[in-house]
Amino acid sequence: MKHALAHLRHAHLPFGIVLAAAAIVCAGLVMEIDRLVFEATVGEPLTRQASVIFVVSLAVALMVGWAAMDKARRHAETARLRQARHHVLAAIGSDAIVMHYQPIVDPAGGVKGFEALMRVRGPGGIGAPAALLADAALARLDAVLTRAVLSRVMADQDTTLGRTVPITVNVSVRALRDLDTDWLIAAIAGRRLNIEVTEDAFFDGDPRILERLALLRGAGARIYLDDFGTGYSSLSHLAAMPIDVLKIDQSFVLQMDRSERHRKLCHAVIGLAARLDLDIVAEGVETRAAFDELAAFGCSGFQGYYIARPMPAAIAAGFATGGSARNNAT
Ligand code: G
Ligand code: MN
Repeated sequence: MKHALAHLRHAHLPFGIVLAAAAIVCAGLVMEIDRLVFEATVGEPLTRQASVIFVVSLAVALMVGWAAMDKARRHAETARLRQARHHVLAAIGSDAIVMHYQPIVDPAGGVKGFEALMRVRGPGGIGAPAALLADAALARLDAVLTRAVLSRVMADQDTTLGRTVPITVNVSVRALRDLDTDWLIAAIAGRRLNIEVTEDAFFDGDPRILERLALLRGAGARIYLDDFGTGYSSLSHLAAMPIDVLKIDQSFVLQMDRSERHRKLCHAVIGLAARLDLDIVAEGVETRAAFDELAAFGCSGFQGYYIARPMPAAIAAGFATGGSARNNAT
């Protein structure tokens, strides 16, 4: 809309004349209809002056109505924004945000690391973070929320998980852009913290994103490309992306058991990663059949319900050292 208006402003004079002529014709038509209706219902001719007054009052009424609606809309938007901001800041300030950890294992079942996944504590128990993430995006608090998430992961490392087991944290492109780089580098130093990004990080067009990823890599973080295969990256893009690990999206893995094409696709992506010297993690491994087949294809990293659901830090710590993993999982 803004675009269209900007375009109009630069439009040629003849266009403005056509627009003015159209407005005059429309006003004339409205007056004519008004005159016909008046004469048909009242049975007397309508004076030109009364007709003009009618059209002008109609225009004023429309403008006042439109302005009132616009004001109400802007008011509702501001209120929604304030509510979103409050939701995110309140969650950060309380203990509502908890991190769960889902193991990534090697073909022998040994734990290679965990993906940290945000969960939100609510009245009905611990649930998915979708609403909180949406509000953070709306209120432009992605970086603030990500910083809180990273702080919780670091606290879990320090108290429960230890600093040597690799943990990946999902970071959105907006968070990556707005996070304080010095803080991030300091956070990563001395820890095995890795970053999961989706393809949009590389297509955003903002050079700061690539700079930041390079800085993080320099500081020792490995970059995981999440949800691979669902976006729009071409193979040439893939070759140029500064990444270390490819995560095959769960939608492909989930369909392996019933689709030959998806099996072949997973096989091909595993080969592709190997050729590009990238590590690979298959997400959404829910069955033994999928696990075995992926392993036969040369897959070296597995994540999914077949291995374990995301779990609280204390249970993840036990899982990493060979304990039970099936309690309190999400
Ligand atoms: O976008 P990303 O790949 O980070 O999303 C991970 C999400 O997938 C988490 O919310 C996690 O709970 C879920 N998940 C993890 N393993 C499985 C699985 O085996 N099957 C399904 N359906 N979902 C999974
Ligand atoms: Mn992820």
